[in-house]
Amino acid sequence: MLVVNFSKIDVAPRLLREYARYHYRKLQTSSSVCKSSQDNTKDTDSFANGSSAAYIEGLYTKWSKNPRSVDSSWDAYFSGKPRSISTTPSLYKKSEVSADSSATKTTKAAAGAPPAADWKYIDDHLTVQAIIRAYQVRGHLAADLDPLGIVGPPGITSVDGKKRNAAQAVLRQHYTYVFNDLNATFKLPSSTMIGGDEQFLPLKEILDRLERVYCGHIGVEYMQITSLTKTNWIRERFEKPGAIMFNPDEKKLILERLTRSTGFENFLAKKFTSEKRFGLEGCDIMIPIMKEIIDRSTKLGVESIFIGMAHRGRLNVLANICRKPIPDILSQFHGLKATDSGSGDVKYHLGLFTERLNRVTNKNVRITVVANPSHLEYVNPVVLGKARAEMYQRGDSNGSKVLSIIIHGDASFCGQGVVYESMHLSDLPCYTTFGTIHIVANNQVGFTTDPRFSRSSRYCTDVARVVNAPIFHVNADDPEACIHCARVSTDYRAEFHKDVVIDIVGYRRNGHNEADEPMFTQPLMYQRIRKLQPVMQKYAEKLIKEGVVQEKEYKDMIAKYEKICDDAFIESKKVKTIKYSSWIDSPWTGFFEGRDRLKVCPTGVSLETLNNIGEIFSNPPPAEHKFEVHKGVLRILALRKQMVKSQMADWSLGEAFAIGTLLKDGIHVRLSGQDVERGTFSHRHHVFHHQSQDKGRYNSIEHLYPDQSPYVVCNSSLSECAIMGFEHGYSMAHPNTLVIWEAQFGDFANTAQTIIDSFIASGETKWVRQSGLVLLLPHSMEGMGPEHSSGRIERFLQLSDDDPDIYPDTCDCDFVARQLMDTNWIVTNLSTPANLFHALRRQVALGFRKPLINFSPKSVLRHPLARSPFRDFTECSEFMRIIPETGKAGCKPDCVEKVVFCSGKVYYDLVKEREEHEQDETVAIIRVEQVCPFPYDLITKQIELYKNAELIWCQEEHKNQGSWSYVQQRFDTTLIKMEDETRCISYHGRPPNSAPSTGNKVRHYTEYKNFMTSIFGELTEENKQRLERIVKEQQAQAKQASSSTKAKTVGQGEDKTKAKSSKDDKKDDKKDDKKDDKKDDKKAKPGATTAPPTSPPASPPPKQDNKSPTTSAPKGDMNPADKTKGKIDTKQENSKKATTDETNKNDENLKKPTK
Ligand SMILES: Cc1ncc(C[n+]2csc(CCOP(=O)(O)OP(=O)(O)O)c2C)c(N)n1
Repeated sequence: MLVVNFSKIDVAPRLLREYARYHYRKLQTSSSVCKSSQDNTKDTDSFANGSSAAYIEGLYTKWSKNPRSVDSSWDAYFSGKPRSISTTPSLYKKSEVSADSSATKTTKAAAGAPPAADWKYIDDHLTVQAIIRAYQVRGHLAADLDPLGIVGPPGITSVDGKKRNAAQAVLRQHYTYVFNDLNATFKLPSSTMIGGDEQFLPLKEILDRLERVYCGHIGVEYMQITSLTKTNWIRERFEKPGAIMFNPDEKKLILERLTRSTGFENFLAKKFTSEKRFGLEGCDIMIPIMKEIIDRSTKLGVESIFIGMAHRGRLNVLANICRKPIPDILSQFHGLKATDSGSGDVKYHLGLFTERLNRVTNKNVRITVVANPSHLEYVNPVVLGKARAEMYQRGDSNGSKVLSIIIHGDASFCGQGVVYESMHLSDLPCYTTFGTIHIVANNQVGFTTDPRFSRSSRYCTDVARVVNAPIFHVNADDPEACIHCARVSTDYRAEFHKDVVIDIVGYRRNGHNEADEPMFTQPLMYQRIRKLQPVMQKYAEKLIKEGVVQEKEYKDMIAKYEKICDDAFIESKKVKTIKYSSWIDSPWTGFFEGRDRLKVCPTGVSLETLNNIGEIFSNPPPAEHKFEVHKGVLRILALRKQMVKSQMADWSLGEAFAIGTLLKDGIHVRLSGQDVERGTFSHRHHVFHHQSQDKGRYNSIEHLYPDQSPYVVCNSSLSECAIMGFEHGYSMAHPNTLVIWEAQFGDFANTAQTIIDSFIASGETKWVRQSGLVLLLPHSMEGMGPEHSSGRIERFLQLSDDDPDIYPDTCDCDFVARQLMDTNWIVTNLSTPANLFHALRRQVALGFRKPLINFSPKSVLRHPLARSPFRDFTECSEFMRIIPETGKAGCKPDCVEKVVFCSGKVYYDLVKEREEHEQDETVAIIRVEQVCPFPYDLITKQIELYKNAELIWCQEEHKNQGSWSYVQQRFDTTLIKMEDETRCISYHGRPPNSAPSTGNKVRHYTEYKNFMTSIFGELTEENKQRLERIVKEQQAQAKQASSSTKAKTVGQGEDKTKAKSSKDDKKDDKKDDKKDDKKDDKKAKPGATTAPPTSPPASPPPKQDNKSPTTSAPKGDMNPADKTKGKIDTKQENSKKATTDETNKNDENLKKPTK
């Protein structure tokens, strides 16, 4: 208990006299008394030099008239500003002061120690300061937040008989400090504003004010904020006397809004007794809070607001915040048929977009409530992404026009990891929305679980502390306190552009839903709840007592809203059907109008464009930038340049072509994910880093054309779930944006499974909302263990909604586009840069938007065969759903014995094996590039073409994984349609496994060998001898090449320094390579150029197998030691020819979409 026994008469002059005496003695002993009289207008005598009480009193009188008339040290002292330690009285060492201060007063004073009475003063002041600080830091712990009174401060009675809340938990050691007199006056420190204009207050008043501010109905949790500006700003908004003030009109408005909030729930309860609506009763004040935020934000310039929320109170928000016509909401209760397609969602998940006039501010405001799934809190990053995209569209660079608001439940806010992940986006340059206002509808229970069993943290909001957000806990039954928090939060966000949290501590009047019996699990809580008056009633009584409203006025308010609801109910009965599209949260005004949705614009571009982009992309920053680029990067650029010269593109160039050409076409492109700027596999290098200047960055793709659209490539936080959700949200905001999210490795995408399942796969079906988001999921079996191999193709295919048993109408001239339009997403496993280029461009060329899930390469990124000639990007080219056989087998289809269908990287393995087995004429290999929707038309043609061949599906994944179960059914459907019952497709791949891959290399390659052998058989003796010969030849060539290089260097007689430095450079380069290699692939290993260590005897030796892609692949063209060089060139030629032939004369149907 705080014991108050303070005996001194405490007026400011008395206090000053005491301090003055203290200094006088101190200064006498140090014989340094001096008094400046040089300046008659200003007492420049410093604090440390003051020498008499009269003198100090004189100074004080002067200062109180004009603070500038005295030395700054005195000003600091009188005003309580921080001062230099050397001038403060506390210089005295503690040891100099006796414990029994009164007994030793004289002697100690003579020795330079202050008199005991002074110490008591000082200690008292310091204690008062500490108490103030304690209230600021911990006062919220004793705030009266719970309307149920279950959790709350017990309160303590002081000697003045007054009950105060701050107990030991708040005051700690100061709690036992003895004051004799509560009326003693204290100088207030500058760290508080409770005094307003007063600098001295009696202790009692100090305590009362602190109690009111910090232990009343608001718990202000803000001292975790490290910025003094922000904490002072908050203090001003809560501590200053009169900070919480409402005029009668404002009070009336709160009551009116409460009437609507409570009235809406009452009405639904009356009309739909057995229906779930997840009512807001107990947190009714949430609606007036939201309205206040919206009013105030619009006044401050916000034009567009994005709201994310779960079930609780959602219908109320739609009715009273968004003003969705109430008949439309009620019609959702009537169980009506929908007139449009899609499967719809329950009424408390639907989204909404509205643009309306804010009556208070007379300004137009757009409000979007983002559709959300049952999965609590997963909508958060989606809201942020949408808000961020809107900022981009509006050119809002600081969040002054766009605002994100997220409403949380207490249990889910602290329970779901996505909350933490999303919070961490709040200050990241490419992800920030410049402050989100978080509102927690804290009903102190999660379904049936008490907080003590659902969280370890004191507050459900503790997660917000990680971003230094201020948190305002507020008792839901004190409307004015709540609205004050709403005001402060809005202003704080507008001022500092940072996150802020309002924790509305209320209760839940009913069970989890209206049909649930809460007494099963929270009997005592609900006994209290049953006795509680609704806040609307309580507040009305308060205002009636204050004379702000008359009873009749209040009753009229209620009756008026009841009538609105009754009329709406009658109106809703007239509604006979519902339309899902009227609940869309992302209307793309103008995008679909007058558009032939089945028309796909061509995706090829001119050679000139390619050359321009290739040129810039392969060059370092222009010389005027004086940008120091890493020499490893320069080497990559040199290789790129070479490629441009030879009109051949590798993966990264193909991707850059896609991005660059879209930017040129006015499409905004955003590529986001972990380490995407460089690329996990170090292949991309879109951002160069100045080697001697911090933060020096350069991105050449941003400088392709003067009038191009902005390109954003951004390394994300190490999150999949929140970032993928964010990008999904971003992609929905505007159709003319291409948003790409790349996983570090495909399998990590499963930490974002909720976003995939509940938003990307099913968003359009549930909420009529399209997205053209691209997921790039690095995938392939490279022997790197279970967690770096698979992007889990099977999961995406299993979520695809095309019917495996229905052979579509392939004669439809719009078949290809229609198939894409009808599916929920597109799944590809591409094998060439050109196809990646077309696939990305097609995302925007379509007349609608579909998510694209592409399983992207790792080792194939640098595979010498995985290159495309420029002509495969030009006007006559397009996306190839399948890539047919164009080698020898393709020329004589009748002689083909086996036709192997495959997808992705395994193609390159198959090519290599086929060659080693010398079966080029008898085995045809067909790449299924677009797995979903299944290219029935083209597959049918291929089966017809190879009429004598055995049909094989080959995949490197395990049998229960990969594409097999998806394609098998569709091949069967195709064969049934072809009435070719004699044939069926057989599986060749790894056996089933619960893990995506083994972690054992030997097993990995044994599995590889087994399934390759099942297709090609064992190598014959001739095969083996031939391969051995090739290896030997290559080794000899390599040896020769390296010795001739050496001889050349010596022969050229280069001076020593030059030779040495070039050697050093090489060494460095090698080191860089090695580092890159280790980092990369560890991860990815070369695919088709290499063979497994345990591969058939004639396979290349393991030494070369172990080469990383960095050394083996891009250098492959230049490295004389590259055993496959000769072959590569030929193959590239073949490949060039192949793809071109294909483009020119292959299946006519391939060209249909761009007709
Ligand atoms: C991720 C997730 N897990 C479980 C559920 C099931 N569930 C629905 S509501 C609910 C309680 C949520 O409590 P709280 O967040 O406090 O919100 P309230 O319903 O109390 O408003 C639970 C567990 C869910 N919807 N989502």
